[in-house]
Amino acid sequence: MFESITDSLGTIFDKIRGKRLTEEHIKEAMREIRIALLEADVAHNVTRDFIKEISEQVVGEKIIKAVKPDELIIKLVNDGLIELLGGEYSPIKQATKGPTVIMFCGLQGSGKTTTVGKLATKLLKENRKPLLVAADIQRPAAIEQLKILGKQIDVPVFAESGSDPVTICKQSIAVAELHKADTIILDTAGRLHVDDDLMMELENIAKATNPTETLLVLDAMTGQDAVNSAKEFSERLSLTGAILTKMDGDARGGAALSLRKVANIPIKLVGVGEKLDALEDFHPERMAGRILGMGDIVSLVEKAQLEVDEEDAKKLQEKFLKNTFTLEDFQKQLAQIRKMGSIKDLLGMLPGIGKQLKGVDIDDAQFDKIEAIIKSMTPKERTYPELIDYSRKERIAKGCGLQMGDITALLKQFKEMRKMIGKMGRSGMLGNLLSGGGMPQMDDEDGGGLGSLGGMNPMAGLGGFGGSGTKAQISKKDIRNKRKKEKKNKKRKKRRK
Ligand SMILES: Nc1nc2c(ncn2[C@@H]2O[C@H](COP(=O)(O)OP(=O)(O)OP(=O)(O)O)[C@@H](O)[C@H]2O)c(=O)[nH]1
Ligand SMILES: [Mg+2]
Repeated sequence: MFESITDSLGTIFDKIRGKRLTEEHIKEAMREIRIALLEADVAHNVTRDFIKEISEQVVGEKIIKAVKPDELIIKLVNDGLIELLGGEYSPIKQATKGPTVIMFCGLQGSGKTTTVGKLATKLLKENRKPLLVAADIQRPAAIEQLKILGKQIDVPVFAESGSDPVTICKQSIAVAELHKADTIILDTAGRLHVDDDLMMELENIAKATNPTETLLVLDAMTGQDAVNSAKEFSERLSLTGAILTKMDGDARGGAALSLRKVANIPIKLVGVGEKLDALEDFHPERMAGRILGMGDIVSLVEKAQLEVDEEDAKKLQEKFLKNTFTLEDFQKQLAQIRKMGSIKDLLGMLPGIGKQLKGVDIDDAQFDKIEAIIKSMTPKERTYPELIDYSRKERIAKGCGLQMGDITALLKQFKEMRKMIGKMGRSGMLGNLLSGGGMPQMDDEDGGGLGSLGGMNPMAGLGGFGGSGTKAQISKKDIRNKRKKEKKNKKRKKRRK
């Protein structure tokens, strides 16, 4: 998502970076930013106001005389984007009394039913108990779709094909009590266009259930059409927020950047794939960071926190510190990272990496290869890869149906990775990282680059990351003790000499 606008803004900023700016330079930059926004399908009036506001702050002596005018411009654009995206993060509310009712509405095919399933999955992770309600009785297939989803995630579904949507939604409150559910999600019917019938039905459902949240589901791929339909829906219903779906496709971002100004509703969640875990909270600030190619570390750490088991993370960190990290651990770590999403998307969240990834094809299937190779090894080989000689390589290659060269490449990169972990451990960098001190800059020593066999080096970073985001951390005290011990041992050895 946002790839093209990130690219164009990156090029514009590269041009002004480090320069002494004249008024002419600034005008040119503003003109180019305007084009970048329009090309990203941001609404005309939104673009016009955005450029006007920034220009007003930029033009004049202040910026030209500033010590770093380029940085000031980037900051203004960043602030402007955050504002366009809605300013502050707007979480899904919970009812203070009785069950929380979340009503979904939107045009046909916008992703309502899928997102109902995704939201329920998210709520389950937060220990909430959802009930799904099939209020789309137009099509029998729609009820079936919701029932299948409910079964998949083990969440009750209330569906009554003979009844009308308003009655079903009203009854669902008593049904929720029966199931001890605390959150009711209403999946309403969609239409091809906003029409009176649909609006009446939605208004009546809202009247009958008094929803805590009325969320409009919009297909981000439809750009300004989505924004226009949002305007129409918001004129009839008191919407509390929007969910933008299909942000994983080649949506240019125009809908996300225009929605707040045009329809005045906050974006609460974004859909980033067809799978049930492909739903993210929408944080304007982080999103602006992504658009400007500054990465989104916070979301990455949050993803890691959700997927990484604390106990496992602690064990892994100990292995990192002792540098006894094996191929078996590597495989486990890889599986955990893959649960978080596509590797390219994850790497794209690291500052500065998104740009480098442009045109680099990181094929997730490469990781299947790595897993297949490791699976074909004996436990002993996974722990002591140095045992793997020619004949063992031959056997492993046969076992996983790959070339011997693939096994050699994996072993070489694993060796490099261990060397790097060892180096980081000795320099104290790893201790700093594991105790939450942040992400070190890593050099790509083997020159393999991000494209090489899935780029293992950045993953070593991600592994540390997963750990650093969890509570199961090795404390600074542990590391100090370890260092003290090492010093003592050294002294003892010296004395012996
Ligand atoms: N790639 C991608 N596809 C999505 C996303 N959300 C939904 N879809 C797909 O969009 C299609 C329509 O989704 P539904 O959930 O059935 O849409 P709906 O709004 O319930 O449609 P109606 O019930 O017909 O009004 C399905 O093929 C989904 O898999 C998303 O975030 N990314
Ligand atoms: Mg549906």
